[in-house]
Amino acid sequence: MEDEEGPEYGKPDFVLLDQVTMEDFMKNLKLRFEKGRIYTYIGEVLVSVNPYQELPLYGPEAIARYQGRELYERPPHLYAVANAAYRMMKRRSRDTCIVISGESGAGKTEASKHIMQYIAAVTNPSQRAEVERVKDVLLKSTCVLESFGNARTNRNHNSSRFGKYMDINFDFKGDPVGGHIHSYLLEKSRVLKQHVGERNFHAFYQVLRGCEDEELHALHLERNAALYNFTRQGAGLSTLESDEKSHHQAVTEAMLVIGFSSEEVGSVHRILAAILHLGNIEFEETEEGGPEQGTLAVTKEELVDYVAELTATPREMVLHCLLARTVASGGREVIEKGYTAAEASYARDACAKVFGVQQWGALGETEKALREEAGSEIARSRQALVCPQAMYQRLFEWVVNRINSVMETRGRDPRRDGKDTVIGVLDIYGFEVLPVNSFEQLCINYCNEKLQQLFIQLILKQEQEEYEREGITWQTVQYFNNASIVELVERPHRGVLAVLDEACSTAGTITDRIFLQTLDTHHRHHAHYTSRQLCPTDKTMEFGRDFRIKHYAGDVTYSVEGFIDKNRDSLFQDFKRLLYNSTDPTLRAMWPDGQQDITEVTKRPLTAGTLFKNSMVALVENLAVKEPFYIRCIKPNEDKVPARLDEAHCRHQVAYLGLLENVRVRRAGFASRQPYPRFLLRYKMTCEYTWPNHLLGSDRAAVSALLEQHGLQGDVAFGHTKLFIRSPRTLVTLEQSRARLIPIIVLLLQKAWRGTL
Ligand code: AOV
Ligand code: MG
Repeated sequence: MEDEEGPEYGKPDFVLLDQVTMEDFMKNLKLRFEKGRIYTYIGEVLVSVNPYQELPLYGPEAIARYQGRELYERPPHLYAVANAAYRMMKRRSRDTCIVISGESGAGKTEASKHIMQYIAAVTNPSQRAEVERVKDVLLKSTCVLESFGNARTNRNHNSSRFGKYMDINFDFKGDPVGGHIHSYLLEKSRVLKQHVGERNFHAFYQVLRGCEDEELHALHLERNAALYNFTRQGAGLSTLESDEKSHHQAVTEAMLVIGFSSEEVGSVHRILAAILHLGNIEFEETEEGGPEQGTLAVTKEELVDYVAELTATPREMVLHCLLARTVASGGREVIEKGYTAAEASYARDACAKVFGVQQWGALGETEKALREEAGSEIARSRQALVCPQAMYQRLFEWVVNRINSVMETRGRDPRRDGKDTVIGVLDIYGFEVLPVNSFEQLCINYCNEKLQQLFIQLILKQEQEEYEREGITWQTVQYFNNASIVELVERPHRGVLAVLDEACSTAGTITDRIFLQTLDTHHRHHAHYTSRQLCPTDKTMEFGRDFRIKHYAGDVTYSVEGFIDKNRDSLFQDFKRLLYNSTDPTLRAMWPDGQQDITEVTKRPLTAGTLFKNSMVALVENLAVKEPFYIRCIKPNEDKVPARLDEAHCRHQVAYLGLLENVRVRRAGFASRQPYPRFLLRYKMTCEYTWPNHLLGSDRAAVSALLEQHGLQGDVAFGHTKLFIRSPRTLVTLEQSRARLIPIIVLLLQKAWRGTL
């Protein structure tokens, strides 16, 4: 490693620690952090600590210092890892991926942006216009997706509320020619409900603050977030942050650069406005009507007018969707039903009850009974509330698809289709524990368990298994394997998600409480599961409401309130049809399933949990076949303050991320391994016994003779089929020797060739 960093900066690689203890690890981490060295390696894994301040580490000059260098040549950096992934992809035509993990606020999204910037900066030296366009889209898409998919939370002011995996496709020259974004489960309940101190998705505030007066007027909005139910809940946040306007401009510009038309951008604003208006509609019970029409009416009728105008749909249909629904009864017959008084009262409070789960304890017994009694009928009344969040989800998905369409259509040479190599960058929502945790947190934390499992598989388990297979003497490193927690969530039939699906498929009668009882029955002996029922003395959980999973990163208590609703995630056909029939082509494109007739819609769609599980399984499969690079992000303190590393907090993360085990495996392990024939092919010219061919009986013996001649035999171990090389220096020595000899060999060959003429 080039000595740009003296010993006063600690060890640039934890593998170099004198002893692998938590104390030594933390000492090194802290020392480096205090000196502004936020990056440190464990072999090829990069540990990154969020500095919470701008450091002079990035930009074109820094990029130039890393470009084309080996990982160990420069101080640890994200650029070095991006460069290593890029070189691996280019030189060896291997698909690679960069997996960024760490808890909420640890710096994953920022890391992913630096990686993208590095890749954009070092590619396309010949300035091909099409490649430049693709690069532009890749870079600008981040800003757009953050606007629609990120929000301020108590843990992170720019928290990703969706998971993102971006594939970048490279042509044979190593230039980006296309890409694809996969998004995972947007936390859409945030549209309706935000916890104290948190905000809705940035996009809402950006529109309120950033649109010109004229446009705002046309949207029937006022420049005051405190006027809207969906943007006023977060405490102290009713005033709009000052940079919202410039963000709005940046997002709009990015959308136009990507290729959204100005009509589409206009539609997006109208949809956001319609959602805000929907959030302000209130319902009241009326004396009129009966069981057929229902007893529900809308107050502030002008809001219905606004929604109809902004969504370009007939007013009467909007009203119908809010107050009644069409159901298929006995196959073909179609009847219209209004919501009942019971449903109405549920609807009025459902926002608080379903999405503000902490309200459960405060619910009166009558209301609880009412809710359970009315069963699925009542659940349906939440359509009025589900509509806005469904609209937002479809909007988000449409934005992602729209970006994908411009990255895919023109960027590719059809003759080379399928022959591109890929770098995937994964930036997902980090592990989180909130005061109240619901279905979304279960999904987010399960996702993090899956990624930890992949890390274990690739970095810890496979490594050790190979040593065993090759007969290398090896002191097994113990590590915590989280497989049983992953199983607890995803296992067929008995896992939390399967039990939840079972509850959802039983129409109406199963409540969240019964779902919890079933979980208790199945998992009463599971080491990572508990609930108040199973542990009556633990007053931190509530009877009939909470269960707890001991995740790899800590205990999380989940409240089952709303689980069934959120998992079922059903939406009435009326609403889909309403939006499909919009005369706004953008909105209409978001609702293709609205064309179906009510009588055709019989098949039960997959639940949100199952869809998420399937997408996680596919993601892990996709990552597992790629050459992985890991960024392990650490959050230095809970208060988001610069230059403060809270030891206990970091120690916990180092422990659960398995970083010490990573160092141990790596230290005891080997930087490189190669089958004997491949090794010989490359280096045989560096040794008189092996050049041009050896007569030593076996390749293994030949390799041994070669290494002995170089005096390198102490740094290797001989496996059954492969040579294991401990330090990268050995490879460098061999490479240098080879490089010195190649011109001589070429000369000799030329002479021999002339001689035969
Ligand atoms: P996350 O992606 O890991 O959280 P972010 O990448 O959004 O976390 O980082 C949180 C905040 O920390 C950023 O908004 C920056 O203010 C600061 N930060 C992170 N990395 C750096 C850096 N390298 N230099 C300066 N500041 C930084 V979540 O999406 O919530 O899991 O779900
Ligand atoms: Mg993030």
